[in-house]
Amino acid sequence: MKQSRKRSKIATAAVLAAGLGLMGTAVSAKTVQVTFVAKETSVVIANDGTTYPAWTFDGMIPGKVVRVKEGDVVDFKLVNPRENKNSHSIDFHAAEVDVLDEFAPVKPGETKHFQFKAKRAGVYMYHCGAATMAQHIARGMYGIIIVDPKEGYSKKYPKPDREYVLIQGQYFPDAEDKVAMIENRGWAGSLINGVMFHYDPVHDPDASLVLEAKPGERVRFYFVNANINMPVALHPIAGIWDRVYINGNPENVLYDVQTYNVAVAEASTFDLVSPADRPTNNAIVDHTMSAAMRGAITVLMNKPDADPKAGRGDNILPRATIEPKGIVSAH
Ligand SMILES: [Cu+2]
Repeated sequence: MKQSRKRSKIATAAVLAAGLGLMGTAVSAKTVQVTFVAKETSVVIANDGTTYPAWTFDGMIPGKVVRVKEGDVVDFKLVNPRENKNSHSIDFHAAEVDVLDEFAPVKPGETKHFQFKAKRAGVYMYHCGAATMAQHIARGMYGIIIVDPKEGYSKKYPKPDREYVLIQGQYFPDAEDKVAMIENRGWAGSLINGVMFHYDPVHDPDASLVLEAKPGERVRFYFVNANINMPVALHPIAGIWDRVYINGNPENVLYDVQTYNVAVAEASTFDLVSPADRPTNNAIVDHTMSAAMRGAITVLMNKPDADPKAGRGDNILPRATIEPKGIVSAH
C-alpha cells in the first residue's frame, strides 16, 4: 500500500516535470559543492596518542565523507596551500574524467577546480594520486564518496537502521621510505578510520569507542580498502553478512556471505543483522591475521540501550578524540 502510494507520487512528479518541460533532466539532481584543503600535518594514529607526520585532506585521516545522489554534479575544489612542500591531487573513483586533466597534480599555492557528474550508484574510494602515489595514500590522503542510488530504498536494498563507514589503511612508520611502501615492507599497523584498533577496547585498552546498534537492527557498513598492497578479507565474527553489495551498487547483491575479499582500492557495502532476541557483539575483522593483529578489528555492540545518534546522520564515521603524545612534527 505504502509502496503504491510512493509510486503514484513519483508518477505525479514525472507528469509535473513533463508539463514544465523538465523531462530528460533528473528532477532531484543537484550540484554539491565540495572543497578539500591539502594539509601536511601531524595526526594521531593510535589510541595511546602516537603521532605520525601525515599528508591529509583537511587535516584528517581519512578525509571527510562525501555523500551525493546518483545524477548529482560534484563541484570540486582542491586547495594546496603555499605552506605545503608537495604537490597533491585528487582521484575520485566515482568520476569519469581525464586523468591528465582533472586528476593532475596541484602545486603548493595553487587550486584545482572541476565538476563531474556522479553517474553510477555505489561507494567509491577517493585519494591523492600525486607521485609517489603509494606514499601519498600511505601518509593518509584517502576517503570515501558515497553515491546513493536515485531510486532510493527497495526490497533489494532495504533502508538500514544504522550506517557506518569503515576505511582500512596501512601504517608505515617510516614516512619517507617510498620504496618500502611500494614493496610492502615495514608496515606496522592497520588503521581503521585512521587509528589502529580505533573501535576495539578488547585488544587495545586505550580504545575509547565502539560501534553501536540495537539487537535485530540492519547495520550497513560502507567499507573502503585504502591499503597500499593488501587485500582485505572482511568478516563479521559471530555473524554472517546478510547482504554484500559489490561496489555498493544495489544491483550487485550477494546474500549470506561469511567473508568477502575486498581488493586494494575497492569499496563495497555490507549489511549485518544481529539476532533480535538478545544482546550480542560482533567483531568486524580483516581475517588476514597479519592485518587483524595490527589493528583491523572493530567491535559492534548490539544492545538495547544503544545511543540513538550512533550510526545516523553525521555520526557514520565516528572519530575518537585522542590527545597527542610525544614530539609533534611541524610538517
Ligand atoms: Cu598528496
